[in-house]
Amino acid sequence: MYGQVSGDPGAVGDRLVGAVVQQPALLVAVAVAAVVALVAGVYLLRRFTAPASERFVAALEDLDETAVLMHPNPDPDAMASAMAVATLAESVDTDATIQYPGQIRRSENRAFEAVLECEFDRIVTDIDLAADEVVLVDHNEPRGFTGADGIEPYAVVDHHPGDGEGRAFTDVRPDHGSCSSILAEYLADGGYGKGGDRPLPSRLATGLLYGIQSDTKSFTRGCTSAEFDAASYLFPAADADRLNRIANPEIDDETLEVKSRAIRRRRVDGPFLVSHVGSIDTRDALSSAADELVRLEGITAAVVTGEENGELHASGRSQDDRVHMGKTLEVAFDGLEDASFGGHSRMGGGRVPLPDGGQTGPPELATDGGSTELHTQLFAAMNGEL
Ligand SMILES: [Mn+2]
Repeated sequence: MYGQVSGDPGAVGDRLVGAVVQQPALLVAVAVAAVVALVAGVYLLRRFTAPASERFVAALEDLDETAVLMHPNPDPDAMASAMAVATLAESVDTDATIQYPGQIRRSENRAFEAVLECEFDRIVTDIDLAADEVVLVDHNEPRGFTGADGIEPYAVVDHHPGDGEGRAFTDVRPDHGSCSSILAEYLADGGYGKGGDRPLPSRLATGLLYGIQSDTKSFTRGCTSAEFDAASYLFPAADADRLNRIANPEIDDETLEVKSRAIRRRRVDGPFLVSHVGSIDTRDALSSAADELVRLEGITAAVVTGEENGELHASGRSQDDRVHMGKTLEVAFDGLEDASFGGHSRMGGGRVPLPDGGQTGPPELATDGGSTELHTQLFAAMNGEL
């Protein structure tokens, strides 16, 4: 024995029960405390074990309004994901405004916006944000507008690697081929569409299906079974005609003209291609031309350049593991004043002011006639000689 226990434990228990029974107020207090503990326990358990979709909608429900923010120059995956978040927010009476920095310029992105009759709100600074609480889709750290650094997102839904987190909710799945497939899962869980009690709007299903198609290059790049599951869920509600119109937009005259010049003026060195198309009205035509030319048989990397408003613009594509296109363009134009080029391994672009607004130029930017210097420089960069 370590010491003498005073009193019989059984008797102490009896006295406690006796006290509670004799004081109804205490009994009520104990009962209330037990119920509160139970409710809190269940709440906490649900909060941490409920499916992501449920936790996301619960987080949205705590807000009166939110700004659903897409990344700069949003693509179909970002636009469709934002539309899905807005639908989920509105289901719990939370006002949602879809916003984006940058521009919607690429023809595929413009077609998506026009065919699905979207109204997205462009922002330039954080002051333009429609609400204090921001939900990020298809990226996990705010960027591309003044004051982006100071924004602490409320929630984040994304499929890109990164450390960005939302204060109330984070679901980042880098293994997924698209953000749209994550949102499709949320909608299915929420009872929308097939087998559920809420209709899945055709516009939304079409957008999400196209978002998946676009981010996975029609189910051939970075695609997982999640994308196929989502597609089979979305398909019955999607509008085939609208899908076709987004996927095959009409080509404007300028784009076709620039493509034709790019094809005619191409110079080839082994597996590499460069082409200078002279003056252009829109830079998007350059990326369309680069997309087209890199598909030429035997070509693994292509750069198309053109002039607009006294600047030289370049757009490059690479399917060649030896050619990191972003770095290639950086290196090719390195040393020129105010040059701004970059990108990732497969895709790059940028601009550099032409001296005197293009009236005169250093030999490396001599773009008239044969554009020999410019071509030499680009080929050297692609060959890793710089
Ligand atoms: Mn995406």
